[in-house]
Amino acid sequence: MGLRIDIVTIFPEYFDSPLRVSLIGKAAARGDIAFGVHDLRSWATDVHHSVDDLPFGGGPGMVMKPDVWGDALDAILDGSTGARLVVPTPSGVPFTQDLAARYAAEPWLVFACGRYEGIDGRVVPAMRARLPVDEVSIGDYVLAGGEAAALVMVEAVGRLLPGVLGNASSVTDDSFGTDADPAMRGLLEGPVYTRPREWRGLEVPEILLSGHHAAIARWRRDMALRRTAAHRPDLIAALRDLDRRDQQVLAEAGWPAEEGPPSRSG
Ligand code: JD8
Repeated sequence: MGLRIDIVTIFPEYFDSPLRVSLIGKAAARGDIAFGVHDLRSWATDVHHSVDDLPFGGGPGMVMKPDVWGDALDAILDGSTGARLVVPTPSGVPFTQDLAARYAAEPWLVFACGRYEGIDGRVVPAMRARLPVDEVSIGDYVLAGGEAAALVMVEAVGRLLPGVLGNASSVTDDSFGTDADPAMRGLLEGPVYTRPREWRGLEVPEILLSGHHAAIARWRRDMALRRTAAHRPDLIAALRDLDRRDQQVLAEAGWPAEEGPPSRSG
């Protein structure tokens, strides 16, 4: 029993290659995911196939029409139950790995990709009377529409499905990588290396050639701690159960960071 994903957009061609290539495309070819990509304009009713109109109250840009969105979603849902509607929007709840895992356990996701200034504010409340609706943001930057965000979420969800990437082992139970390795939980990945052992005068760290698995695991945690302290101090602050070695590595990395001038919040 796979996952069904419907995507509603004014740019259906945007999804052609991304849904065909790589692990998502292979999962679709195998039947682990079934995609439906729908052109919102098919539900436009006027001669110009309009999907947008002027904003009430004035302001810049155009707003997507509620009647067109309502008819599109009614037709795609077709009176069935079991779907979850996902609406990408910069004002949504953050998309996280936790949310990706919850979506991977759903039977049916429908992505509503807006453009312009967004979708008329009555569409989400109207759909909430019929099915669960999530307004979700992929990050604190501004895109021109929901399509790229939907693709990000589809890829994050798709790689978690049983059968994708020869899963069960490679993602969920992987003893390396931060997905499940309890020793690396909450940390960014450190660097990885492959052959040749020397490249442009740079050597692969000797420890990785030693065969000492416990020492290699400790070295990888050291590297992960250093990279996390440098790039994501917020993640370091959230870590629990740091051992003496962890504390030493973080101290060497300059953690906690130098005190700045006192801030207004303390
Ligand atoms: C959907 C329209 C453009 C939205 C004016 C220009 C997600 N993390 C994210 N950043 N941006 C989006 C996103 C942007 C969208 C739409 C998602 C539909 N726009 C807008 C409001 C204000 N512009 C996103 N997920």
